[in-house]
Amino acid sequence: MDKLKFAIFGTGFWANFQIPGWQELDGVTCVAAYNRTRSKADTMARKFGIPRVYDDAEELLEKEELDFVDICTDVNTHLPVTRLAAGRGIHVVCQKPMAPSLKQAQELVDTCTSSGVKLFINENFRWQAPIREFKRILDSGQIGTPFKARISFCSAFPVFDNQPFLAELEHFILTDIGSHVLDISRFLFGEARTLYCSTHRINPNIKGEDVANVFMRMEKGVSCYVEMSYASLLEKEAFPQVLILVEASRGSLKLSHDYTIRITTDTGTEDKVVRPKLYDWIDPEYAVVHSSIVDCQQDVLNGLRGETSEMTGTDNLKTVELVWGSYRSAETNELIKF
Ligand code: 89Y
Repeated sequence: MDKLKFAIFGTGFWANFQIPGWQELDGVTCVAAYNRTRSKADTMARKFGIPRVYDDAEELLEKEELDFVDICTDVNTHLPVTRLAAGRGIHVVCQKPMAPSLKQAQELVDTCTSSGVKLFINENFRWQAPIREFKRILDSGQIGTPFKARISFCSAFPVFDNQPFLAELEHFILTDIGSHVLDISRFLFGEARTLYCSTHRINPNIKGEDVANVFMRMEKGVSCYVEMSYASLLEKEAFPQVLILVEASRGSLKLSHDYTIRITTDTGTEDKVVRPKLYDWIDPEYAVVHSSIVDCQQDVLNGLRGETSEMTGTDNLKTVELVWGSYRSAETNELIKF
């Protein structure tokens, strides 16, 4: 089978992990890199053996023969780059968050649909090894029917050191981390029917909110509290792990620090540790996240090859609706109904 050819758009922090993530997979190759600052594309190309670099997106699309583009540029450019690629019949893989607003995210999905190209979102958190195992145990029925859940990403990790632009976002933690943890709530419990949210900005040196608390009633009846914060100095730092507790009719299931899953039923508690695979290119501080990129991108590759994929743009749009529903609720102090 011919390898699928793609170009990476954007050679910032995440490209350092998405490119080697693709290189772990059979049947796909990166033929070009774009960055508006050419020297940054050059550096990335040298690091990963990418043959050609561009600082002009249209020129790249004109000259290269591509099956898809992988967009990990600044969020404001996701839609314009998508329009350029889709207009040429090239499939699109786009980093989360899809766009800087719900309207633009809808437009991004519509652009791909009307151009007849596929759209996938590189949303990797649900692909973390301990979270996949957590879902498997939940679905096995071992703890019975869930009625209550808490999904937490609360940290004091100096996130702005690696990604300084996050401090400039008017909408910060719900778009950056909410995109991930609200997606996990959908992955585990299906769609939300109602949502209430309150936010805070604790760090005075950033533009957006750095704390958000979202309470949802999910379609199957689970009450789900999703909390996220980059202002939480806790006894044990969890970054970048998501911690989860589910209470159900016959027991409970906990995803704890250090990748430990704790299953409690009337016979007692058993522990299981599910560690991420440690590829040599990951940043150990982000291990479980960077490692999940490979499984996420394998799913996208399956989708590009015509098989089913969890990562479609239309599916991710439902997560985007939760993010922007959260902002609406926080602004109006109202319950949002879906
Ligand atoms: O940008 C974020 C992401 O997608 O995962 C963690 C992160 O790097 C910082 O919040």
